[in-house]
Amino acid sequence: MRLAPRILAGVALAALVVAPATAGNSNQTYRANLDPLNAGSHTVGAVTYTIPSASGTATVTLKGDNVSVDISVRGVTAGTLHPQHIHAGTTCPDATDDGAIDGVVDGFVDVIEGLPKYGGILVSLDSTINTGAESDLDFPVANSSGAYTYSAEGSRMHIQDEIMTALKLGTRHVVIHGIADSPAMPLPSTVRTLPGLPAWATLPVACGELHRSN
Ligand SMILES: [Cu+2]
Repeated sequence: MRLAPRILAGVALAALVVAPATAGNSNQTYRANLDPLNAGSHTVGAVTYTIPSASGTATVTLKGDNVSVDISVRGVTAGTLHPQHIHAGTTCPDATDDGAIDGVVDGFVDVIEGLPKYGGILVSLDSTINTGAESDLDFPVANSSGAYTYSAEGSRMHIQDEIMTALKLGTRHVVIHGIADSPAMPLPSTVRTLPGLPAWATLPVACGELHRSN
């Protein structure tokens, strides 16, 4: 009887020793092709402007405990901040989701209207993907051509601790947000946003579903 806890500890230790070796052999890649959201001509008050048509790819690679994320985006608003996340939901929204929540069709699918489709924020793709967003400004800024690339690495274990669920990347979505903070790109007051963030920063401009690619 007195040996039982020691035996159990031995079994647990063996499991710990085996687990990293198994994980070390897994090398999985997930890829999302990013499609535009809210692209095209918009007229708000006296201003008519165009939200560019975003495209690009997001790649998430799992190698043992390492999670690496690489994103390459073109056709987003130049010189502006682009918050980006892995979202938990099951699909990307489209133009028909405008007005999905309150019935107000204003020509924009705002961040709140997208939530029923792409779900809540799971991982903030900022400089520290092991934890939640350090700051609302800790995201890529597109260059003068409206493009950016992004790379970050983290620990799968730390991320899953943080989000309190499995990454399950094959069911997730990558969403890119943000147009310019400029009177040249006004948004109607019916475009809602997240608490503490201006609507220009949270407007979704691209979304892609992650699929296993190897
Ligand atoms: Cu997001």
